[in-house]
Amino acid sequence: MNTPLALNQANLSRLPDRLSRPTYDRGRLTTGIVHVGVGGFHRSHEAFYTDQLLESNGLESDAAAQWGICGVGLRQSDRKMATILKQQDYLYTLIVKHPDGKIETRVIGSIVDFLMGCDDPASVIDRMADPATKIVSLSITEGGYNVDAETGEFDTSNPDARHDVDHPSQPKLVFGYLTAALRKRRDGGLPAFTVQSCDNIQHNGDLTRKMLVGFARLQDPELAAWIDSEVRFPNAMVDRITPVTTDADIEFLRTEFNVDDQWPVVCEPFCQWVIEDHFSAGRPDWQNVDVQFCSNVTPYEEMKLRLLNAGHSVLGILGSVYGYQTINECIHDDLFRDFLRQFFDVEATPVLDAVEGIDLDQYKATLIERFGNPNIRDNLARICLESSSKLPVFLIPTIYENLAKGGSIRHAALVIAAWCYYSEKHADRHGQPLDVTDGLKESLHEAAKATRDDRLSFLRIQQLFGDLADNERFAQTYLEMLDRMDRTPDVSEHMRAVLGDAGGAS
Ligand code: CS2
Repeated sequence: MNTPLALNQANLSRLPDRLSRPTYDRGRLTTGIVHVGVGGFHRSHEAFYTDQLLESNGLESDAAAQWGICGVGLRQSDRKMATILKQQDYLYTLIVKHPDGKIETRVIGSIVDFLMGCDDPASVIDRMADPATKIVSLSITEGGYNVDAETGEFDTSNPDARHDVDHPSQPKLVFGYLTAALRKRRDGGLPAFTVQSCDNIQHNGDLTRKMLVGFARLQDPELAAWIDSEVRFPNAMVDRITPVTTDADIEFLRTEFNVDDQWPVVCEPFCQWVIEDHFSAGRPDWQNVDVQFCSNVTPYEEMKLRLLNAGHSVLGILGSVYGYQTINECIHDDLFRDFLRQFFDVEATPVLDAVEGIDLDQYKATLIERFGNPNIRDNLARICLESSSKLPVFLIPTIYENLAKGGSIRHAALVIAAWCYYSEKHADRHGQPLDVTDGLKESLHEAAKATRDDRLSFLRIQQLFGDLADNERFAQTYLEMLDRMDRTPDVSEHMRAVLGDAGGAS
């Protein structure tokens, strides 16, 4: 075999025809979108939709060419992405894996630049403040919003936040960057850009507004008021399962297409983006490539967070303790699949609002199919990554609402008891170590360990569970599950028990 062709602009025309690639003139693209947090998800979702749009309109007009994306990394951990994308002229391959084994591949061309904030903060601030920039979008993870869990306000105790208040031109957090850029725009008489959150958070736009205005107020109350009135923060629901890229994926492109892409992205065929149509300075015609615009995204967000994301966490935690590696492995075990479906039906759905035009039964069946896609092999370690930022959004609200309505809480209680075990042992039921990554790893571990003397210590972590420990009904059910986990960490036994008594009183 020939030496693989490096993926870059000069080699694009030399790639095999079977590998779809941009036919639009990337050289004409200007940067209308600055995106903070370029990982797999941004590259399989917003950058994918934008590439589809650029391809479909063929850049017929200058207006169409204004929506190139400039990626931004704020931290050292973004360096690998920055380096690889730069070497590849910001091109990468999207590998879409269908459940039946079919694979679609396309080189995506919508990203046209990349800046590293930690190297040169001014370059990022200037790019955001540039008149060409119309949208700054974010995928900074659920934990990136710097929310004080107790008050729900901007967390001013974060040392990086305090640093940013005192050093407006050398920020560390995204809110410092946005504030500095918006100040420049206001002072220069430019309109504000839109801030578009692409994270799995309920009312992600509203939360972004609250955090940004909260931060800006500490620095400059007048500017904060301007931001509050001028910047639009559309709420949005984002969805596409995007597992971690493996060496096998890189190898696949080498053997199949003789191309050397150092960091391709793998994803499922399903893709959805529902956005509230409020933008400060225009937006791409994403509706032409199946992005849905609506006036109120709340029911979509809730459905997705409390079914898909919560379902992932349910399987992620129980599956990890059981000793499974991937979501599809869980789904192919009847017990795990039935448990998940029952959690959906008995706990999650009864506290969900109806979503116009969506048949929830069908949605749930589709989720199980998507999770079961044997070619995606979504790692449970990815799903459990930063669970302490995820469960309060994905699962805990369902528990509270069920408690208020007298609904079932047993499935969720078992998941939390299993999470306590996971946090104490950092190992599966056989004692095999688990790869645990969580900002609260240490405090979770301490609280979980302390349950030996104080049974509710884990549940008392207020920033995660609020006052669930004071709710007698929940505490009792949780203690029953904790006792079960003490008897045996074989979660399958407890899942069977919960399955058996669902429908009855909890
Ligand atoms: C996952 C999500 O992070 C998680 O726990 O549930 O990354 C999920 O795969 C995406 O939200 C799918 O759209």
